Amino acid sequence: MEFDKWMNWVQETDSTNEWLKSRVDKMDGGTWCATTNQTAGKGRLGREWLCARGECLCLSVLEKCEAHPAATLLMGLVVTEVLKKMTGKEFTLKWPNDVLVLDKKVSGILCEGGVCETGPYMILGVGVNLLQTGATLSETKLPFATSVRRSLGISLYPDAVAKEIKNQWEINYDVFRTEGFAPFVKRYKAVSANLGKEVCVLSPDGEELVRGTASDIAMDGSLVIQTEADEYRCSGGEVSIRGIYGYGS
Ligand code: BT5
Repeated sequence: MEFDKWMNWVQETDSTNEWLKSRVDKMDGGTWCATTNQTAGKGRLGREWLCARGECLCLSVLEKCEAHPAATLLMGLVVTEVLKKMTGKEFTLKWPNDVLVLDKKVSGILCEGGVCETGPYMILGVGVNLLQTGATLSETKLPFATSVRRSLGISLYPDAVAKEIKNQWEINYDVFRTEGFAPFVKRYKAVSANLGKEVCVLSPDGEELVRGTASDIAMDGSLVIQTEADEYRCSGGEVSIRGIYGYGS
């Protein structure tokens, strides 16, 4: 598969987010890094992202702008729609950033921001489990993790998925840059795994902060939770949402 000059496909790296971060002053917005051999992948809040060699697509894009919580939601939406289109199967999004298939996590997104010589920057990293078998997945000891192959019996190849995510990101990010998240809310709601379900909001150390029904996605991408007493708005990055009856529900 041919990539244009903006896509840096590397044989192996610690983290594709770190690969871009260490070159941030020299690189333009719209530069990508991808690998299937990531040795120290990062999740949110200091957690780790496990990448089975050659079987998980790890992909990051650098944008020269302030990091925006809704950008994570937009990338989640892009990944969900790409996987849906490439497999013809149902994928959903657990707010804010987990892509699910058959109620298990197949992809996660990490947004990091900072300031470089040219001003603010944002790096969005995507991990997508594509080709892992049941054996590889059980080694991770993550009961809620799956791959496209494991759940659907479909083999999607990393370069094809990377190319499609890049194309769709560029089209959608152009709109996001000028109009924000509002134009995407309807599409986001259509693939939401949370809406209408009971959820609890957890602090980073697992303490339950709020419990209620996920009732809406606001125009800025916040998750609206209806509790018995009140309405609570949750904005990206600050919490984890875990369905009470299962991972995505
Ligand atoms: C995420 O964090 O899901 C964000 C993952 C982002 C990974 C990409 S890969 C390319 C780029 N470079 C990086 O270094 N990172 C990004 P979070 O919501 O915090 O979820 C992390 C949790 O997901 C872990 O604590 C595990 O429970 C679980 N997990 C780890 N690896 C997984 C995998 N391969 N599949 C499914 N779940 C996984």
